[in-house]
Amino acid sequence: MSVEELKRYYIKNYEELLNYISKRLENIRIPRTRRYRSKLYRLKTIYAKKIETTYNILYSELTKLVKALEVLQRQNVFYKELFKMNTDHYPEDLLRYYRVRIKILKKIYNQYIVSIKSSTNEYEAKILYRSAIGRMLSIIKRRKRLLERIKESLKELSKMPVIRDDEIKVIVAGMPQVGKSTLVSKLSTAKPEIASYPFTTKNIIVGHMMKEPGIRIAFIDTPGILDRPISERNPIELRAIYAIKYLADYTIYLIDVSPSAYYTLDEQLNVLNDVMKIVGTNILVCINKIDITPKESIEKIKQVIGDKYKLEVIPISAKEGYGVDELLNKIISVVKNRSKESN
Ligand SMILES: Nc1nc2c(ncn2[C@@H]2O[C@H](COP(=O)(O)OP(=O)(O)OP(=O)(O)O)[C@@H](O)[C@H]2O)c(=O)[nH]1
Ligand SMILES: [Mg+2]
Repeated sequence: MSVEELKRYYIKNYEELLNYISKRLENIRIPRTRRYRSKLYRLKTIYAKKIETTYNILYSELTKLVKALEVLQRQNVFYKELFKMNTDHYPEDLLRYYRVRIKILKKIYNQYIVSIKSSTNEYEAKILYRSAIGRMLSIIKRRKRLLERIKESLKELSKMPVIRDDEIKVIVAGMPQVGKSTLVSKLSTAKPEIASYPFTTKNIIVGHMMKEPGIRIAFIDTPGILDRPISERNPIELRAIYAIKYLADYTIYLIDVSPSAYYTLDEQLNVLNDVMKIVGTNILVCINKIDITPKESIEKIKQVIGDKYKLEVIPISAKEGYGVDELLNKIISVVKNRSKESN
Protein backbone atom coordinates (compact mmCIF):
# COMPACT_ATOMS: atom_id res chain seq x y z
CA MET A 1 0.00 0.00 0.00
CA SER A 2 1.81 3.12 -1.18
CA VAL A 3 1.08 6.65 -2.33
CA GLU A 4 1.38 5.43 -5.92
CA GLU A 5 -2.01 3.88 -5.44
CA LEU A 6 -3.51 7.37 -5.39
CA LYS A 7 -2.94 7.46 -9.14
CA ARG A 8 -5.94 5.17 -9.49
CA TYR A 9 -8.28 7.87 -8.26
CA TYR A 10 -8.78 10.78 -10.57
CA ILE A 11 -10.81 13.32 -8.63
CA LYS A 12 -12.95 15.77 -10.61
CA ASN A 13 -13.33 19.34 -9.43
CA TYR A 14 -16.73 21.03 -9.32
CA GLU A 15 -16.63 22.44 -12.85
CA GLU A 16 -15.55 19.13 -14.36
CA LEU A 17 -18.28 17.36 -12.49
CA LEU A 18 -20.87 19.87 -13.58
CA ASN A 19 -19.84 19.50 -17.22
CA TYR A 20 -19.90 15.78 -17.00
CA ILE A 21 -23.33 15.73 -15.41
CA SER A 22 -24.88 18.15 -17.89
CA LYS A 23 -23.55 16.13 -20.83
CA ARG A 24 -25.03 12.99 -19.40
CA LEU A 25 -28.36 14.69 -18.69
CA GLU A 26 -28.59 16.05 -22.23
CA ASN A 27 -28.53 12.53 -23.57
CA ILE A 28 -31.45 11.36 -21.54
CA ARG A 29 -34.48 11.01 -23.78
CA ILE A 30 -37.69 9.09 -23.58
CA PRO A 31 -39.24 7.72 -26.75
CA ARG A 32 -42.71 8.93 -27.69
CA THR A 33 -44.31 5.53 -27.49
CA ARG A 34 -47.77 4.61 -26.33
CA ARG A 35 -46.49 4.03 -22.85
CA TYR A 36 -45.55 7.69 -22.48
CA ARG A 37 -48.64 9.08 -24.15
CA SER A 38 -49.50 11.19 -21.14
CA LYS A 39 -47.32 14.28 -21.20
CA LEU A 40 -47.08 14.47 -17.42
CA TYR A 41 -46.06 10.87 -17.11
CA ARG A 42 -43.43 11.30 -19.78
CA LEU A 43 -42.03 14.39 -18.10
CA LYS A 44 -41.94 12.77 -14.69
CA THR A 45 -40.08 9.80 -16.13
CA ILE A 46 -37.46 12.05 -17.71
CA TYR A 47 -37.03 14.05 -14.52
CA ALA A 48 -36.71 10.93 -12.44
CA LYS A 49 -34.08 9.54 -14.79
CA LYS A 50 -32.11 12.77 -14.66
CA ILE A 51 -32.27 12.88 -10.89
CA GLU A 52 -31.12 9.30 -10.75
CA THR A 53 -28.24 9.90 -13.16
CA THR A 54 -27.07 12.94 -11.20
CA TYR A 55 -27.29 10.98 -8.00
CA ASN A 56 -25.30 8.06 -9.44
CA ILE A 57 -22.54 10.30 -10.72
CA LEU A 58 -22.24 12.25 -7.48
CA TYR A 59 -22.42 9.08 -5.43
CA SER A 60 -19.63 7.36 -7.32
CA GLU A 61 -17.54 10.52 -7.30
CA LEU A 62 -17.86 10.99 -3.56
CA THR A 63 -17.20 7.30 -3.00
CA LYS A 64 -14.04 7.55 -5.06
CA LEU A 65 -12.95 10.54 -3.02
CA VAL A 66 -13.54 8.66 0.21
CA LYS A 67 -11.52 5.70 -1.08
CA ALA A 68 -8.64 7.96 -2.04
CA LEU A 69 -8.69 9.56 1.40
CA GLU A 70 -8.69 6.11 2.98
CA VAL A 71 -5.58 5.23 1.00
CA LEU A 72 -3.93 8.44 2.14
CA GLN A 73 -4.92 7.83 5.72
CA ARG A 74 -2.87 4.63 5.73
CA GLN A 75 0.31 6.38 4.55
CA ASN A 76 3.29 7.68 6.48
CA VAL A 77 2.49 10.81 8.48
CA PHE A 78 4.79 12.77 6.15
CA TYR A 79 2.32 12.56 3.27
CA LYS A 80 -0.61 13.37 5.53
CA GLU A 81 1.15 16.47 6.80
CA LEU A 82 1.88 17.60 3.24
CA PHE A 83 -1.79 17.06 2.46
CA LYS A 84 -2.72 19.12 5.51
CA MET A 85 -0.39 21.86 4.33
CA ASN A 86 -2.16 21.96 0.96
CA THR A 87 -5.75 21.59 2.06
CA ASP A 88 -5.78 22.76 5.70
CA HIS A 89 -7.30 19.43 6.70
CA TYR A 90 -6.10 16.02 7.74
CA PRO A 91 -7.47 13.13 5.65
CA GLU A 92 -9.35 11.72 8.64
CA ASP A 93 -11.34 14.94 9.11
CA LEU A 94 -12.28 15.03 5.45
CA LEU A 95 -13.20 11.37 5.50
CA ARG A 96 -15.71 12.08 8.19
CA TYR A 97 -16.99 15.11 6.28
CA TYR A 98 -17.46 13.35 2.95
CA ARG A 99 -18.99 10.23 4.48
CA VAL A 100 -21.65 12.47 5.95
CA ARG A 101 -22.11 14.14 2.53
CA ILE A 102 -22.79 10.74 0.98
CA LYS A 103 -25.51 10.11 3.55
CA ILE A 104 -27.07 13.48 2.88
CA LEU A 105 -26.94 12.84 -0.85
CA LYS A 106 -28.78 9.56 -0.41
CA LYS A 107 -31.43 11.20 1.70
CA ILE A 108 -32.05 13.96 -0.85
CA TYR A 109 -32.25 11.45 -3.64
CA ASN A 110 -34.70 9.16 -1.87
CA GLN A 111 -36.88 12.05 -0.85
CA TYR A 112 -37.15 13.60 -4.32
CA ILE A 113 -37.50 10.44 -6.31
CA VAL A 114 -40.64 9.65 -4.33
CA SER A 115 -42.13 13.11 -4.48
CA ILE A 116 -41.50 13.58 -8.19
CA LYS A 117 -43.35 10.36 -8.97
CA SER A 118 -46.36 11.50 -7.00
CA SER A 119 -46.43 15.07 -8.35
CA THR A 120 -49.76 15.92 -9.95
CA ASN A 121 -48.93 18.58 -12.51
CA GLU A 122 -46.11 19.61 -14.83
CA TYR A 123 -45.29 22.75 -12.94
CA GLU A 124 -44.90 20.95 -9.65
CA ALA A 125 -42.77 18.25 -11.29
CA LYS A 126 -40.47 20.84 -12.79
CA ILE A 127 -39.99 22.68 -9.49
CA LEU A 128 -39.23 19.42 -7.73
CA TYR A 129 -36.80 18.38 -10.42
CA ARG A 130 -34.87 21.63 -10.29
CA SER A 131 -34.71 21.62 -6.57
CA ALA A 132 -33.48 18.00 -6.48
CA ILE A 133 -30.61 18.69 -8.87
CA GLY A 134 -29.76 21.95 -7.09
CA ARG A 135 -29.66 20.37 -3.69
CA MET A 136 -27.60 17.41 -4.80
CA LEU A 137 -25.07 19.62 -6.56
CA SER A 138 -24.84 21.96 -3.60
CA ILE A 139 -23.27 19.14 -1.62
CA ILE A 140 -20.17 19.61 -3.71
CA LYS A 141 -20.59 23.21 -4.71
CA ARG A 142 -20.57 24.47 -1.15
CA ARG A 143 -16.91 23.63 -0.73
CA LYS A 144 -15.72 23.55 -4.30
CA ARG A 145 -12.51 25.34 -3.45
CA LEU A 146 -11.69 22.63 -0.94
CA LEU A 147 -12.43 19.95 -3.52
CA GLU A 148 -10.06 21.63 -5.94
CA ARG A 149 -7.30 21.67 -3.34
CA ILE A 150 -7.90 18.02 -2.47
CA LYS A 151 -7.72 17.11 -6.13
CA GLU A 152 -4.44 18.96 -6.63
CA SER A 153 -2.89 17.64 -3.47
CA LEU A 154 -3.75 14.01 -4.18
CA LYS A 155 -2.34 14.37 -7.66
CA GLU A 156 0.88 15.81 -6.29
CA LEU A 157 1.18 13.14 -3.59
CA SER A 158 0.63 10.33 -6.10
CA LYS A 159 3.82 11.45 -7.83
CA MET A 160 5.92 11.56 -4.67
CA PRO A 161 8.47 8.85 -4.07
CA VAL A 162 7.42 5.86 -2.08
CA ILE A 163 8.95 5.78 1.37
CA ARG A 164 8.93 2.47 3.14
CA ASP A 165 8.58 2.28 6.86
CA ASP A 166 11.09 -0.56 7.11
CA GLU A 167 14.09 1.36 5.82
CA ILE A 168 16.38 3.75 7.62
CA LYS A 169 15.79 7.22 6.37
CA VAL A 170 18.74 9.59 6.09
CA ILE A 171 17.81 13.09 5.03
CA VAL A 172 20.31 15.25 3.17
CA ALA A 173 19.50 18.89 3.88
CA GLY A 174 21.03 22.31 3.49
CA MET A 175 20.69 25.63 1.71
CA PRO A 176 20.33 25.66 -2.10
CA GLN A 177 23.39 24.70 -4.17
CA VAL A 178 25.47 23.19 -1.38
CA GLY A 179 25.65 19.86 -3.25
CA LYS A 180 22.83 17.79 -1.71
CA SER A 181 21.80 16.11 -4.96
CA THR A 182 25.42 15.42 -5.88
CA LEU A 183 25.93 13.68 -2.55
CA VAL A 184 22.73 11.64 -2.73
CA SER A 185 23.63 10.45 -6.20
CA LYS A 186 27.09 9.41 -4.92
CA LEU A 187 25.66 7.55 -1.95
CA SER A 188 22.75 5.75 -3.57
CA THR A 189 20.89 4.55 -6.62
CA ALA A 190 19.12 7.89 -7.12
CA LYS A 191 20.05 10.04 -10.08
CA PRO A 192 18.76 13.48 -9.14
CA GLU A 193 19.22 16.45 -11.39
CA ILE A 194 22.36 18.42 -10.57
CA ALA A 195 22.83 21.95 -11.80
CA SER A 196 24.53 25.17 -10.84
CA TYR A 197 21.45 27.17 -10.06
CA PRO A 198 19.41 27.28 -6.84
CA PHE A 199 16.23 25.28 -6.30
CA THR A 200 17.16 22.70 -8.89
CA THR A 201 15.60 20.08 -6.68
CA LYS A 202 11.95 20.84 -6.10
CA ASN A 203 10.69 17.61 -4.67
CA ILE A 204 12.09 15.03 -2.36
CA ILE A 205 14.02 12.27 -4.11
CA VAL A 206 14.84 8.90 -2.64
CA GLY A 207 17.81 6.69 -3.43
CA HIS A 208 18.64 3.40 -1.79
CA MET A 209 21.79 1.82 -0.56
CA MET A 210 22.34 -1.68 0.67
CA LYS A 211 25.82 -1.92 2.05
CA GLU A 212 25.35 -4.96 4.20
CA PRO A 213 22.53 -7.45 4.18
CA GLY A 214 19.74 -6.35 6.46
CA ILE A 215 20.70 -2.68 6.42
CA ARG A 216 18.61 -0.85 3.92
CA ILE A 217 19.16 2.87 3.90
CA ALA A 218 17.08 5.39 2.00
CA PHE A 219 18.96 8.60 1.25
CA ILE A 220 16.51 11.41 0.81
CA ASP A 221 17.48 14.43 -1.24
CA THR A 222 15.53 17.56 -0.34
CA PRO A 223 15.01 21.02 -1.83
CA GLY A 224 17.23 23.79 -0.51
CA ILE A 225 16.06 25.74 2.54
CA LEU A 226 16.56 29.49 2.77
CA ASP A 227 17.44 31.47 5.87
CA ARG A 228 14.05 32.94 6.71
CA PRO A 229 11.19 32.41 9.15
CA ILE A 230 8.99 29.39 8.59
CA SER A 231 5.97 31.59 7.82
CA GLU A 232 7.78 32.93 4.76
CA ARG A 233 8.92 29.62 3.40
CA ASN A 234 7.48 28.50 0.07
CA PRO A 235 5.85 25.08 -0.44
CA ILE A 236 9.04 23.73 -2.01
CA GLU A 237 11.11 24.55 1.06
CA LEU A 238 8.37 23.20 3.27
CA ARG A 239 8.70 19.82 1.59
CA ALA A 240 12.24 19.73 2.89
CA ILE A 241 11.20 20.87 6.37
CA TYR A 242 8.44 18.26 6.50
CA ALA A 243 10.81 15.52 5.34
CA ILE A 244 13.19 16.46 8.16
CA LYS A 245 10.38 16.66 10.65
CA TYR A 246 8.44 13.53 9.76
CA LEU A 247 10.85 11.18 8.02
CA ALA A 248 14.35 11.67 9.36
CA ASP A 249 15.96 8.85 11.27
CA TYR A 250 19.15 10.76 10.77
CA THR A 251 20.08 14.01 9.03
CA ILE A 252 23.15 15.08 7.10
CA TYR A 253 23.45 18.85 6.96
CA LEU A 254 25.64 20.09 4.13
CA ILE A 255 27.42 23.38 4.09
CA ASP A 256 29.40 25.06 1.36
CA VAL A 257 32.12 27.52 2.37
CA SER A 258 34.02 27.41 -0.89
CA PRO A 259 34.84 30.68 -2.64
CA SER A 260 31.97 30.02 -5.04
CA ALA A 261 29.40 29.50 -2.26
CA TYR A 262 26.02 31.15 -2.75
CA TYR A 263 25.40 31.86 0.91
CA THR A 264 27.48 33.05 3.86
CA LEU A 265 28.50 30.78 6.69
CA ASP A 266 26.23 32.74 9.05
CA GLU A 267 23.20 32.12 6.87
CA GLN A 268 24.04 28.43 6.67
CA LEU A 269 24.44 28.22 10.44
CA ASN A 270 21.09 29.94 10.95
CA VAL A 271 19.43 27.28 8.84
CA LEU A 272 21.38 24.62 10.74
CA ASN A 273 19.88 26.06 13.91
CA ASP A 274 16.39 25.77 12.45
CA VAL A 275 17.01 22.17 11.46
CA MET A 276 18.41 21.35 14.90
CA LYS A 277 15.25 22.72 16.45
CA ILE A 278 13.52 19.83 14.70
CA VAL A 279 15.99 16.95 14.95
CA GLY A 280 18.12 17.92 17.95
CA THR A 281 21.63 16.54 17.78
CA ASN A 282 20.58 13.65 15.59
CA ILE A 283 22.54 15.29 12.85
CA LEU A 284 25.90 15.29 11.19
CA VAL A 285 27.43 18.28 9.49
CA CYS A 286 29.42 17.87 6.28
CA ILE A 287 31.55 20.61 4.84
CA ASN A 288 31.18 19.94 1.12
CA LYS A 289 33.28 21.00 -1.87
CA ILE A 290 36.60 20.62 -0.06
CA ASP A 291 38.20 20.16 -3.48
CA ILE A 292 37.79 23.89 -4.03
CA THR A 293 37.86 25.16 -0.44
CA PRO A 294 41.07 26.41 1.23
CA LYS A 295 42.34 24.11 4.00
CA GLU A 296 42.38 26.93 6.59
CA SER A 297 38.67 27.65 6.10
CA ILE A 298 37.83 24.00 6.54
CA GLU A 299 39.76 23.72 9.81
CA LYS A 300 38.37 26.97 11.18
CA ILE A 301 34.78 26.04 10.44
CA LYS A 302 35.20 22.54 11.79
CA GLN A 303 36.25 24.11 15.06
CA VAL A 304 33.47 26.70 15.15
CA ILE A 305 30.80 24.06 14.63
CA GLY A 306 32.42 21.63 17.04
CA ASP A 307 32.60 24.29 19.78
CA LYS A 308 29.26 25.93 19.21
CA TYR A 309 27.04 22.97 18.42
CA LYS A 310 29.02 20.02 19.78
CA LEU A 311 28.45 18.28 16.50
CA GLU A 312 30.68 16.05 14.51
CA VAL A 313 31.90 17.53 11.25
CA ILE A 314 33.07 15.54 8.25
CA PRO A 315 34.72 17.37 5.34
CA ILE A 316 33.85 15.87 1.97
CA SER A 317 33.77 16.49 -1.72
CA ALA A 318 30.57 14.96 -3.03
CA LYS A 319 31.69 15.58 -6.57
CA GLU A 320 35.16 14.06 -6.28
CA GLY A 321 34.18 11.47 -3.71
CA TYR A 322 36.62 12.60 -1.01
CA GLY A 323 35.47 11.67 2.48
CA VAL A 324 32.32 10.00 1.18
CA ASP A 325 33.35 6.53 2.40
CA GLU A 326 34.10 7.89 5.83
CA LEU A 327 30.69 9.52 5.87
CA LEU A 328 29.01 6.30 4.84
CA ASN A 329 30.82 4.31 7.53
CA LYS A 330 29.83 6.87 10.10
CA ILE A 331 26.18 6.64 9.08
CA ILE A 332 26.23 2.86 9.14
CA SER A 333 27.73 2.80 12.61
CA VAL A 334 25.10 5.24 13.87
CA VAL A 335 22.37 3.17 12.26
CA LYS A 336 23.73 -0.05 13.75
CA ASN A 337 23.93 1.42 17.24
CA ARG A 338 20.44 2.68 16.84
CA SER A 339 19.03 -0.70 15.89
CA LYS A 340 20.92 -2.28 18.81
CA GLU A 341 19.34 0.26 21.16
CA SER A 342 15.87 -0.38 19.85
CA ASN A 343 16.25 -4.19 20.10
N1 LIG B 1 33.69 21.65 -6.80
C1 LIG B 1 32.63 21.00 -6.32
N2 LIG B 1 31.42 21.26 -6.78
C2 LIG B 1 30.37 20.59 -6.28
C3 LIG B 1 30.52 19.62 -5.26
N3 LIG B 1 29.31 19.13 -4.94
C4 LIG B 1 28.43 19.76 -5.75
N4 LIG B 1 29.08 20.64 -6.55
C5 LIG B 1 28.47 21.52 -7.57
O1 LIG B 1 27.57 22.41 -6.94
C6 LIG B 1 26.45 22.69 -7.80
C7 LIG B 1 25.18 22.38 -7.09
O2 LIG B 1 25.11 20.98 -6.84
P1 LIG B 1 23.74 20.25 -6.50
O3 LIG B 1 24.10 18.88 -6.07
O4 LIG B 1 22.77 20.41 -7.60
O5 LIG B 1 23.30 21.13 -5.25
P2 LIG B 1 21.92 21.06 -4.41
O6 LIG B 1 22.29 21.33 -3.00
O7 LIG B 1 21.25 19.79 -4.70
O8 LIG B 1 21.15 22.30 -5.02
P3 LIG B 1 19.56 22.60 -4.96
O9 LIG B 1 18.85 21.39 -5.44
O10 LIG B 1 19.39 23.76 -5.88
O11 LIG B 1 19.25 22.95 -3.55
C8 LIG B 1 26.66 21.84 -9.03
O12 LIG B 1 27.22 22.62 -10.04
C9 LIG B 1 27.62 20.75 -8.57
O13 LIG B 1 28.39 20.23 -9.60
C10 LIG B 1 31.84 19.36 -4.78
O14 LIG B 1 32.08 18.55 -3.90
N5 LIG B 1 32.84 20.08 -5.33
MG1 LIG C 1 19.38 19.42 -5.47
